[in-house]
Amino acid sequence: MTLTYRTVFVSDVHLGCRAARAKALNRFLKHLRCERLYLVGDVIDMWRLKSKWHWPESHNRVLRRLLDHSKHGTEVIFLPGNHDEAARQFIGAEFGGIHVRALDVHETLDGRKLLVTHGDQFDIVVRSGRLLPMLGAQGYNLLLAANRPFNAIRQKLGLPYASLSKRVKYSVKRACTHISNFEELLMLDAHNRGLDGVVCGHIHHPAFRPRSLFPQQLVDYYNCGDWMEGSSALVEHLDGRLELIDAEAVVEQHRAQAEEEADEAATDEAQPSLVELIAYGRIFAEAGGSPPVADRTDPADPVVGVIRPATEPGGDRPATPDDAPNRA
Ligand SMILES: [Mn+2]
Repeated sequence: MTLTYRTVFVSDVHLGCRAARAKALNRFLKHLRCERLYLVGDVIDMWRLKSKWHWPESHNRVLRRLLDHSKHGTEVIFLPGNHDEAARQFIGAEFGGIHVRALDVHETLDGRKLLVTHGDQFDIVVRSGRLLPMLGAQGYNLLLAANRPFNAIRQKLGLPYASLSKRVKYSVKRACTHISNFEELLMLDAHNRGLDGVVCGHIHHPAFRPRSLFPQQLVDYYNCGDWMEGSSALVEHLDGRLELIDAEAVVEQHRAQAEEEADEAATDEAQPSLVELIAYGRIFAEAGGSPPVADRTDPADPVVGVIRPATEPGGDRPATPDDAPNRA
């Protein structure tokens, strides 16, 4: 089973974090074949490694597989992000065939030029409340419920009413504005460079927004998402078509399909061939008859097929309550 693409973009794996979904990424990389593989930043979380080392074998395997891809002819390009900014001192260098660049321009098969970069340089509000949008509706409802006891205490302390949820809602709104600012700035930059779109990561918010679907945008906007909560990747198919995939789901789907095909092939083998069937018929013909038919009970016996009343062994009369063992 092989997943074949022209180009693959992956970002925000955060190896070194417990939440990094290295095993899922390994499965994807194992079946992947592509001409060019972009690592769009925050592949290794060096911030996290400074405070708490978490580096299981599966994280090593991701790095080994990336090097393998490069060894087997895939052009691997690494664009460091803010969490692996230590790698930025190696911009322009090459390690095991992996090229380190600050940004790159990728040209799709159909001639669209895309700016590829992690994107943190466009994050002006420095990492403010990335958690807030993740809180989502459920967190918001929880806060609504907490409002009452919160204000009961405030009242007892002689403090005026304050809305917890309103405060958070305001922050969420600001965080959302922040995301849209980030996207706008990136698109503006790509536009100013005379490019047709941008591929980035950083905000852990997968997005597939070509101008063909969003004509109000200056250029195409694609975000690779992340491998902590998700398993998304932007792929360019062999015909130049772009798609945002859930890589884990795609691997699973292909695995199930391959399994089914293998199963079908095995069943085909188990079926007797026409030659075998003819030979089988000939054996019976030579034996002077037709294949054996199930033996029928004498049709003269009128009782055949009739259910008789239950009888005790040894006697023909139907069982009566007297036959029950004495339980007294
Ligand atoms: Mn980042």
